[in-house]
Amino acid sequence: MGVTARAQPNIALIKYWGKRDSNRNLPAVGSISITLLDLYTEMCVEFDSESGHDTLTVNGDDSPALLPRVVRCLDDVLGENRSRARVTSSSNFPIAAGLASSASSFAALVVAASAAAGHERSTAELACLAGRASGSAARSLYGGFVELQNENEAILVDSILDGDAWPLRVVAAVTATEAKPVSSGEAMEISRKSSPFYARWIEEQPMDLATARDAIAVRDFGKLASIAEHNCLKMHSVMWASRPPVVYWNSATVACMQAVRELHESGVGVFFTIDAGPQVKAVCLPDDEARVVDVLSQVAGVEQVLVSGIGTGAELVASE
Ligand code: 2P0
Repeated sequence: MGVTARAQPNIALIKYWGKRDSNRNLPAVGSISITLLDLYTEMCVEFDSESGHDTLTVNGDDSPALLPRVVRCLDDVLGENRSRARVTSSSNFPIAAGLASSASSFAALVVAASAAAGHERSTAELACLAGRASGSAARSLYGGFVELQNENEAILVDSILDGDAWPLRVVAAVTATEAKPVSSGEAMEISRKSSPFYARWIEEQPMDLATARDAIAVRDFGKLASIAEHNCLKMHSVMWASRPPVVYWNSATVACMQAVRELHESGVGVFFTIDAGPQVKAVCLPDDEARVVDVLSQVAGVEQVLVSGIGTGAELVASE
């Protein structure tokens, strides 16, 4: 019997960058994100007692490259002595291009696999399992504004504000859709080993988290805009100063940042953030969405503009 779960990607406002334990995939810093509503990944898990191996199909094609991570995640969720599984994934947005598809994929996978095996797990347990597969996936188990705390030996994830309580909008300007040259996991390790700014990044993160938490608590858009842009540029500065340098941006990325800055200066409620890819995510007030879409759609090099509200966490969608 196949079990399907759906999860949305999340966009970090205060970023996760760096691991303190790469074997257990524990992050070196806490992070704060918003879970999206309109972009999603569905994962169907179906056990196949006849088969000697797992299979993975992504958007209709076999995906041998991603299979080992999926197998490890299934082993984590179900134990190594398990039936083999047929895993089918579909996303309604470009994957592996800095739109957080690993977050939505692994969040959906742990929910589907756990339910398919009849396990009853709390959201917190599922978040820890998702986080072992992909650090940011832990946040997609929850909706709204989500904080991942990185203290003690485990991660602790929770929603700090419902999306309905502050219904910001996200406009994602897609500037390239090919897979990224270096995975975020590899790039984080390059940063940790070689960036002269890495230690300072880790040291300052609690301050940035506190500022963002305060801004979210009182819905102070200007304060959130300022700390989110600062934290994003600081993370990319860590990457740029690494050896080899890790540069995910293209010229359209920079043009979109400038367009967002100009909008902001003209009084539009908007700020940008950029993850491990060339896409620019503009977070804006609902009344300013149309203007932001209009401006970003016209930036040279922007292939597509995706719009989303803030959504809920991963959940089961169907059993057949
Ligand atoms: C984030 N990113 O907080 C940051 C900002 C990218 C830049 O989390 O190695 O795919 O699988 O734990 O979760 C992307 O990293 O990394 C990410 P792994 P993941 O959203």
